[in-house]
Amino acid sequence: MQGPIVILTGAGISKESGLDTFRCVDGIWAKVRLEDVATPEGFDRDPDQVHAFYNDRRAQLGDPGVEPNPAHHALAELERRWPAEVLIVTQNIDDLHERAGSRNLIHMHGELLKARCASCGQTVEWHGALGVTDRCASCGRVGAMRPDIVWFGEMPLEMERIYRALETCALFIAIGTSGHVYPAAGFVQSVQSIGKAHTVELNLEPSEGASRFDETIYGPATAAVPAYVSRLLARGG
Ligand code: BV8
Repeated sequence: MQGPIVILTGAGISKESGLDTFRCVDGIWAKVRLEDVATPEGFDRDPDQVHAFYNDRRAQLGDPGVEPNPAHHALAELERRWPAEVLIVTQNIDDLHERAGSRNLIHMHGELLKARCASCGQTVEWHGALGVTDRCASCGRVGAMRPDIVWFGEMPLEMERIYRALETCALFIAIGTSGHVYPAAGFVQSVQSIGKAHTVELNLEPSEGASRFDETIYGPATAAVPAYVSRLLARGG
């Protein structure tokens, strides 16, 4: 098999880089209500609380210990050495795939290091704290800047490009995702319904969609992903 590969990643791939997952026992949703910080309604109700939530997570990306881990690096190596296209579709909003060297990458839930003007739609790189007093550099409006992140009830990004890749891939790999959030959790079914690709789940434990995969491999991403990539490259694709 040497065809195109689509890789869906979730919070589990960044866990061993020191970033929290969402639904593990000590995860993000155990500390703050999803409805308060990851919905447009929550932002309208209390923008300061939402900005504080994302400002803390954006600042954490700069922490000395938060670096790409061997799983991120293995995927970047696969992209460099694989004879066909490798596309990473990440649900993560961190920048660890980029920092590991991955280039062919879609952040379907947006990016922590970007902000968007809710008034004119302009997006900009944003590395510091974001708040209600910030002004849009494009339209000049104050108070309309929001994290460039897809909240619940909002349409994920680049869905057409993602579904085109799912239709044509020969291998679909899901890494470090609980299979809880749609439409990402439905990607494996989309691939299975077309019937051409082999589907693999690499996770710490079975996800909600585990039974839908042809192959499942369990263990921490920093061990399972480099081992799987090595086997894939050794088979020459
Ligand atoms: C939408 C924001 C429609 C950024 C996030 C059916 C169809 C379509 C929609 C829905 C549907 N049913 C329900 C919905 C609505 C909703 C949804 O899915 N709700 C859930 C709660 C049921 N979906 C939406 O609202 C989506 N939008 O559908 O729009 C639409 C149509 C027309 C017009 C307009 C709109 C939007 C979803 C995006 C929401 N934003 N995040 C942020 O704050 O980060 S979602 C959030 O969950 C994150 O993005 C995260 O990436 C994502 C998924 O979580 P995971 O990454 O899987 O993380 P989790 O903690 O759950 O799991 C971690 C896994 O890692 C675990 O399995 C664990 O075992 C494993 N792990 C842990 N350690 C390790 C490890 N693995 C390996 N190694 C380790 N060391």
